[in-house]
Amino acid sequence: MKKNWQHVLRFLPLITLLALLSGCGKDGVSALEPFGEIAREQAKLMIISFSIMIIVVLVVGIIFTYVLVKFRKRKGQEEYIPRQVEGSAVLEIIWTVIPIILLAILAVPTVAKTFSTSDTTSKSVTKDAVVINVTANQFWWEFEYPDDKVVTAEDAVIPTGRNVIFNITSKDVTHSFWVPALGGKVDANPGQTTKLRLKADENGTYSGRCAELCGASHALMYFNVKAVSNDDYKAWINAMKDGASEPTTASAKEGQALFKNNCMSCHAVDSKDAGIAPNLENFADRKNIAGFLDHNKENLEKWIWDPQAEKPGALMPKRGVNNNLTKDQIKQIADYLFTLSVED
Ligand code: HEC
Ligand SMILES: [Cu+2]
Repeated sequence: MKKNWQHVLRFLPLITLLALLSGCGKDGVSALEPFGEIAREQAKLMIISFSIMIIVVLVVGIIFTYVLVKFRKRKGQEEYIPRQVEGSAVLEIIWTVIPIILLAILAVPTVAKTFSTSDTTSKSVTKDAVVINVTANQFWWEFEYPDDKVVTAEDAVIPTGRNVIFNITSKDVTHSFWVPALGGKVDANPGQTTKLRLKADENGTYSGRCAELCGASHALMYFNVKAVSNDDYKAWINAMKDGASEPTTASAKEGQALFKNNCMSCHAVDSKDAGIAPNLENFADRKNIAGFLDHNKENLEKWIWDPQAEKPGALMPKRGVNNNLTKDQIKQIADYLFTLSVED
């Protein structure tokens, strides 16, 4: 007979898996830790279905254990076959009706909430709503505010407590727009516009993810949603319209000239322009570089030197590695990009 600890070993993979999974959903990136109306409704639905599931598993488990014990083969007992039952109207009705009741309990809130949370057109929803057009690209996100003709990338700014309607599409392959703490998720398909409504309860920065395998750097296709007060939101829109401040130091001025020659074919620094690369008008205000790197000059220089080394498959040429730009020039460009701010 095996020793007791050998049996315990069999549970090792399960224990490891539980330990790993318990690390998921930290830093407010959990659909079960909602910070907005939509996410809260969705979390409730998950909890209802999970509760029903637990009840079913418990009841079946108890009956199963009871039967195992009650009808086990006892000591000294010869071959024993229990009484054979064939067809029982009562039993069959019971196990047909119970699932129907459970599914009905599940269906009523699910159908209702599916319609109410995906409502992006009724008056009560659009009345105070902000519209943002989202374009997913390998491997970055563009956000356009059509009512104000403002474009930004990677970090969307939204007003807290107001409905935000995202019109989502893709320039290349299928991506998926997901902000776990606020709700979601919705596919971004090329040639099609999908809609998602979100609302944040509190000011804060909520992390977003691409949730559809879309290429080499799918797992790094992060973005942020910054919820700010309504006044700050309006101030931000106006500041974006006014444009970024001009560089003042000699190094940043050099950087600006280099940027014009080497980078402006793809990147705009005027928030009016959408493009084939992230708009950088408020680059200095972003939480991350390229959606995921810590926002500091060292990382920015590394990024410009060799983007693919940081983000495999990124569609930005290696200016540094290919010797078009020296390390000093890249430093100057980094100095310049860190002046691109619309915040005070
Ligand atoms: C061929 C077009 C192209 C050129 C030229 C180009 N880039 Fe990019 N750049 C991109 C693309 C595409 C991305 C998005 C990559 C990603 O995140 O997957 C990007 C991303 C970036 C980012 C991160 C943006 C953010 O919002 O965090 C910075 C910073 C940047 N580029 C700076 C530069 C600089 C500086 C130059 C000139 C030396 C340059 N780029 C030249 C296409 C280009
Ligand atoms: Cu993606």
